[in-house]
Amino acid sequence: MADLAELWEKVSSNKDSKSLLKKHLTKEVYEKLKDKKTKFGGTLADCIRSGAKNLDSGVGVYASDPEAYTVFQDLLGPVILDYHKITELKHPACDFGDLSNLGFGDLDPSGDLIVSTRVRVGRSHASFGFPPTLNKEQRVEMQRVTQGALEGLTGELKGKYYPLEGMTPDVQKQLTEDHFLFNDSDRFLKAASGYDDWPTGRGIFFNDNKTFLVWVNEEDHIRIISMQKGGDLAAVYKRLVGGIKELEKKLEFARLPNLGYLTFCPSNLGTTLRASVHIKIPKVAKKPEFKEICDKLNLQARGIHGEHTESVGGVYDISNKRRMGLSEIEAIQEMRKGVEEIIKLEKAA
Ligand code: ADP
Ligand code: CIR
Repeated sequence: MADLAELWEKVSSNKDSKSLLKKHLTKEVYEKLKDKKTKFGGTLADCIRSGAKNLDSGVGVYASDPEAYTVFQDLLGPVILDYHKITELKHPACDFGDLSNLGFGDLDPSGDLIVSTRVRVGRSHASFGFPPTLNKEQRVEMQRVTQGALEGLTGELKGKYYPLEGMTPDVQKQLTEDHFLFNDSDRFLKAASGYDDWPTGRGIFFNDNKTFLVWVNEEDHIRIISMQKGGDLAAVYKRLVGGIKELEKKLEFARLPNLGYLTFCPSNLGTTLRASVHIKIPKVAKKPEFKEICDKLNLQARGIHGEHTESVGGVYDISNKRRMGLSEIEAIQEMRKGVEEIIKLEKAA
């Protein structure tokens, strides 16, 4: 409780924070939620710790566990509406579209601009809390369950699980530089207990050619990733959907009808899908209106080593910005259309 009072003091006394936490954690909401607890043991302190310690957060809130979205709805609800720019907490049923008739293939057949394509989703075990409510034994148990499901995959998805514990620093560094692996360098996630007991329970699964990968216990319990060189979005997406469907047969994922799939950060709710290209767009990116162009197309630009990093050599990570309030196939189509438009603009510039 002392912890919560201190965190509240930090947030409420600050005048400069632009975070959604600052905006939506009013005195009234604080008073209403301060003594509540989820069945996983999650508290309001767990939800606001990162944003209170990092007042420069954009969101500033994490869910302590799947049940936090219900128990702390008075805070999380307004944050979700605001972040996803939607007017009601509503999300359509999961719909991956007609995979045999997607109507698109390679977004850059010339191979001039797109370096690589990646689509990822996050998934959470319905029966486990999120990082602030997990202990070491639970992280290990969750890893065991996930690893078991992954090791049953066959065909193109067949691969091997590599726990972070025991991986040499050289291998870790190379996998990270090659955009395959995560690390423990995000201060927002760190303050949210995201790296507690690191590296216990963390690891990565991938197939031989590293086109299908699964992160275990990074920000989310599970991140399912499909990626390859070049711009063949259809191939990447189909492989991802195949992987999701296989894992769904073996694991129960946390989902609410009005929020979609549940994730640690409310910014990832809904489809949880981020489809990105690493794309060479030195001319478009130099335009003063680059940010407006992306906004208008519902795209987000990141640097090539992930969120909060810089571009290198005019190569940007361009992805769909919206994940909630639309279906999986709609999110993919939005990204596809946006990237096609960006390519047109780059070629014309
Ligand atoms: P997330 O997709 O989990 O939101 P990040 O922005 O942190 O994540 O990116 C995770 C990793 O994926 C980083 O190493 C990033 O460089 C890599 N990545 C993202 N998009 C692509 C892409 N289209 N091609 C290759 N690597 C990518
Ligand atoms: C923040 O609030 O800025 C961090 N917790 C990171 C949020 C990550 N997602 C996002 O802004 N899309």
